[in-house]
Amino acid sequence: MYYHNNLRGGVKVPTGGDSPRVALGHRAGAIPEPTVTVWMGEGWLGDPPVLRAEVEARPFCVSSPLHRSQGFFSVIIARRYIELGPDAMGNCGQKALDEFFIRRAIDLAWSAAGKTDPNPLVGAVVVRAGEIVAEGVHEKAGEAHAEVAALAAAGSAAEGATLYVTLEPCSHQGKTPPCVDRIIERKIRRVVVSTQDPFRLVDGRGIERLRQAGIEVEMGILRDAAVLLNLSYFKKHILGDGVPAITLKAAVSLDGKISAARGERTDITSEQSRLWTHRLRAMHRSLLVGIETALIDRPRLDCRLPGVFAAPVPVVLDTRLRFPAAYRWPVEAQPFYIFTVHEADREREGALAAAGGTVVRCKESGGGVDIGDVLGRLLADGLGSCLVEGGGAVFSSFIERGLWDALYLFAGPSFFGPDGVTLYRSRTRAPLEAVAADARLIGNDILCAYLNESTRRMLADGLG
Ligand code: AOF
Ligand code: ZN
Repeated sequence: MYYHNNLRGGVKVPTGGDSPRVALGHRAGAIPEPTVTVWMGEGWLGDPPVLRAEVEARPFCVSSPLHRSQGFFSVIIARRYIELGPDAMGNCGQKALDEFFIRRAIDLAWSAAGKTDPNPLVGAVVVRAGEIVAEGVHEKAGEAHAEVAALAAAGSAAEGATLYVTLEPCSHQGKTPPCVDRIIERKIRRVVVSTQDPFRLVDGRGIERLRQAGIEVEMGILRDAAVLLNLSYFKKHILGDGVPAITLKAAVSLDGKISAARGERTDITSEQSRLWTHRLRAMHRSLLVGIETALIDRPRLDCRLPGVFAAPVPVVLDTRLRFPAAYRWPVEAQPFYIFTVHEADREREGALAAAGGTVVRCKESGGGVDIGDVLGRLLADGLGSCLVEGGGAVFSSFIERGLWDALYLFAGPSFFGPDGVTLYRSRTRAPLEAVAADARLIGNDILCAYLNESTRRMLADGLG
């Protein structure tokens, strides 16, 4: 790790010129630099996975150019802050630094995607005199909470330090003791939090306890990005079980096309972006595609991250029951849903049912399956979160109906031109009422992640 340590006052600030080498979680010492093995490229019918890639899962965005530039800016901000002092800078310099370190905590949290259920994803960073001295991740339900892991790694350096954490530290005795007790005991001076924890046993009490103990608490830093991190968790704890969480994900060329030509499967984004796709899959209970995508791309519709809690259940929207009963899933007898309309062929239904599919007949809407009906049935069957992976027609129906909470758009560096297949098919413009909650470079790709403004408003009360 390369630190700028020539700043006045001896303050060290990470430049982002290289990955921080700091103690991670309960493993004292240097980051063990874990890698995740991911099967890349969706297999064609009957094929084994064709391409295997090692993707560095953590630290994830530290190596990206965007992160490096953020590191650079944080150095400039920190220097001005030290030179001029907080009075001259106002809160502005502090806020930029807080965002920088919370962003790092958010990235750490993402690295455990799919492994913490029913617990949320949480990341924590301990910062002392502008330097990250320790990091922590909540790896799994029942194991150490992120801040406890970070504090253990920080050792005596925690005293007087700032703790950055993506979720309000807990105040209850669960499978592990309350995090707030540990924070107070370790004499943390300031705690910066992204969102309140709406879990009924915490719900603001953690913040209150910290403030009562004389610790300065800053709330709401990069809150929208932190909502994306735990969308289902927040929806469940704030709105209840009866509301599905819907995420749309699409990969497009720079001219907004999902493939180079009709009927053709085209790789658009890099392996690192596909790692993100698998993180998203790991965090949803069902994975929905239209029949065109199923027939053309032959997706495996599985989750290929090691150690994930449960793979999502594949769901195909198929008005005319064209889905092949002999579709080879990566895991034999994997349960899957086929949603169709009332008039669909009975014989085809029998063949799909014999292959292990649950065929559901729904209302028709606009020449296809009614999405509201589909989501209602999935919810009734205990599948409360859905990742929609396309293609264009399905994506457009969800957008037109405003039926989404989060939208992840990956753009790869190519132009497909007039033969390319358009993502958004509607004849009407759809300005999205959305918040740009996160944006980053991933390899050569751009990721823009949006949070539906109406979702944000619905959750606002529970987020502090
Ligand atoms: C934190 N930091 O890293 C996480 C928190 O059964 P337990 O002890 O694991 O507690 C689970 C609850 O704790 C979970 O529902 C949520 O409210 C909170 N999760 N809190 O301070 C963490 N994972
Ligand atoms: Zn806790």
